[in-house]
Amino acid sequence: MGRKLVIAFLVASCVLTLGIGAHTAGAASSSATASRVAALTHEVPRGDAWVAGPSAAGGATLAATPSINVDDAAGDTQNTSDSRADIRQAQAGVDGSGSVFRMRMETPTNPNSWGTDHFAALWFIDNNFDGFIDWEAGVLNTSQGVRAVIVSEDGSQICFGSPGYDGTWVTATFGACGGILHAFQWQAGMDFNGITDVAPDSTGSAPTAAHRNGYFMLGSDGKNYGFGGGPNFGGTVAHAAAFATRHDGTGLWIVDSTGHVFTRGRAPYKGGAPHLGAGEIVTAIANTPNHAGYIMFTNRGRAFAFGNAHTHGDMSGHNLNGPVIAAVMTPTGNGYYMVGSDGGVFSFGSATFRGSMGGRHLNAPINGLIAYGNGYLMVASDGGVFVFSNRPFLGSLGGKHISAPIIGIVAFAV
Ligand SMILES: [Ca+2]
Ligand SMILES: [Ca+2]
Repeated sequence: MGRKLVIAFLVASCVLTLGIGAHTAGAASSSATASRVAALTHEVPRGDAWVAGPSAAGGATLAATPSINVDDAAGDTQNTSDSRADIRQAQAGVDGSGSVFRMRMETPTNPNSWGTDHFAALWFIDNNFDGFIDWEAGVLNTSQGVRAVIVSEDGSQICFGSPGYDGTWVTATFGACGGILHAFQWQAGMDFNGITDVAPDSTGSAPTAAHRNGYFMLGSDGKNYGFGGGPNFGGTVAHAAAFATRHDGTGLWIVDSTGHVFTRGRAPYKGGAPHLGAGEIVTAIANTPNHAGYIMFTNRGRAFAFGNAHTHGDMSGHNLNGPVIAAVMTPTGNGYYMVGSDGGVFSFGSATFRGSMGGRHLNAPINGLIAYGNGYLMVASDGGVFVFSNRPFLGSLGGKHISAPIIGIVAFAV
């Protein structure tokens, strides 16, 4: 059997829901995963399949201690009782150089003693937090010996790592396979000759702790593009207007111009589709610090709160010199700023007004607003930057020739 066929098995094996995530019925997932463990291990460790892997992971020992620990009950193995299949503790984590997976059973056994069929320690990995498996990692005893392998859902990436066994823990460490696994949630499975156990039993683990930084872009078709630790969540949204991210990067809210909200990953849905007036469109969305709510803003400067977000007033009934094109929430979530295309800034709640370009001459309309220091800055489509903050002005494109209008700005600080 060649590698291609094995990948096909793996792809087929990865389409089941793990039981991770809010949209998944947890009740069925445990047994589904358990049966999957058996199915996968039945098919995987055969022939020369593992010999010709396209990439070899580093296998370096990670400095990071596995960042998420799951304790599992004794005696909860399925099919029948076998303490060699009974997971007591499972762990996984990630650092800058790769990922590490560990588990220990009630009665540990050396993977070298495992047969080459129906024996495996597995971790089902969801790295875009939608409750579906994106990767599978495992320690298996193959005809080439004990191997640690991690395979992407679509079969496009297979990486080999370093298996380990210290008399208690079975371990698999991987280098930065494809640069993908910056953060993930997971469920471990053990198959000891058809006797299976999973941990956690019916849900995914908590997400691995942050080695998580990056940024997202949003296309007008609603496609989102993650960079750094930002996963690609997938999906499209017609007439996407704006989006906001959880601060840990594990979820997005995308809003279309009519105010319908589409969630990705671990971003909870808290409502949408406010009643808008004729010609009124949503132009911005901002979420609260604990991710349990959001406010959407319209071109008329109206604010609509959902979940635990609260409005602190808006521009209803006021004439605007330019449509509101962006808005940001303060770090506390107790206030927000809106900006109009004319540079007018409107502050609400705890947001402190620090000046604006309203009523002043602009060479080009304002096209972006971001929180900056204790205030904000805005950018115009000609690259002009206007800072209203205790942080400094660091330059702009104002007065310089640029080939196309500026449409966005972000800031960073360490
Ligand atoms: Ca157990
Ligand atoms: Ca269990």
